[in-house]
Amino acid sequence: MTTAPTTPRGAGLIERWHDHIDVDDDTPRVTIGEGGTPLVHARRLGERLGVELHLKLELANPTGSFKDRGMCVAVARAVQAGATTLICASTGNTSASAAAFAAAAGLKCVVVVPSGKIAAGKLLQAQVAGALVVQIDGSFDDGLVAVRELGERPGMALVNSVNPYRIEGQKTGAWEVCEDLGMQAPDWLCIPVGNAGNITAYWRGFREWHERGLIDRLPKILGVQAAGAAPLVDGAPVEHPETIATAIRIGKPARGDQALEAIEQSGGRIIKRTDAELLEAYAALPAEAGIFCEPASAISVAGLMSALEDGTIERGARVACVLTGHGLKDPDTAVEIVTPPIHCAPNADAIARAIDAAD
Ligand code: AN7
Repeated sequence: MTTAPTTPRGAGLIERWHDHIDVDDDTPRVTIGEGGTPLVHARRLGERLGVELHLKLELANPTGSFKDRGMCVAVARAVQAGATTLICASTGNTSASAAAFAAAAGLKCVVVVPSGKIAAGKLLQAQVAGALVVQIDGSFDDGLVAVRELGERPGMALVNSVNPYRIEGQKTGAWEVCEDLGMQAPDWLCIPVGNAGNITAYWRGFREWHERGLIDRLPKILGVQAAGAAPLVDGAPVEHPETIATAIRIGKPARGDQALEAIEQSGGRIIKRTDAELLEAYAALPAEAGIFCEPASAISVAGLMSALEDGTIERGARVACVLTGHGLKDPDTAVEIVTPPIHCAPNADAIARAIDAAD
């Protein structure tokens, strides 16, 4: 096959891409409507920054994050293998996605999360879907060690991104970016890095399409970590990672080596940004592009901003930033950056005065 398949995206990720990801005819076509997310040309914000800026809205997946892409394949394979229970450690989004797919497939789900360190919406998503939520007094990294062991038990399927099927599903994100750019890779792909599954998946996707001759050149990858959780930038594991972007509060990335390989092979860079810098991008995205993503996602744009400043990325470049998760998941962080609403009497005069006062 030399062109992209044309199955409608709504049929689900496995149905659409089954010839090109690691599934077979017997793999159930599990879907909750994942994939097929928009690539939006953010003209106004892009003009201010001086690049052709495209935002890959992975926040438009059914549970509000890119995790649904990989989870769909991991869960389908788990069902096929006869698993009865999904298990994962999570900073929030993996647990929301695992819980949703478990519900759709009729499986049990156990999610292990760092106590008090996951965004409110994500915790609720796992709870409403009926997952057993286990809070630990420890980090995501501690949780991952524990679930790797528990995942070996009969009937259990570990669905963190150490599961190879997660990467198979998530690589389709890179293919969609290329499709939407007219069968071309962007000059740069900017992506947040936590456990380093997604950067690994995108790079695999780009490489595979390049090898098949579907795109004629590869993008450079800009991986971005939070300054308080930057083991790949600092070159050593972080025992006590800290950042406002709880999604990427990860000190020992399971696929760290593959992330560094992607950076090296693509001629890209891995950088870190402070919470203050990521909050600037987090506020600019809804205010100048109309897109409300979660703090961890905004770090891709914070990375772009600094890469433009230091000349790593040239003005005028075609750039795609992966917005990995939805802003509504984490209202507590959003509350910190907004102006409070105006209180007003319920009539036109009073509202008119409030409008004039606000100018
Ligand atoms: C919004 O949910 O690790 O580098 O347990 O939720 O593939 O880990 C989430 C990670 C970026 C980093 N953006 O991706 C989890 C979890 C958002 C995220 C990442 C995550 P990876």
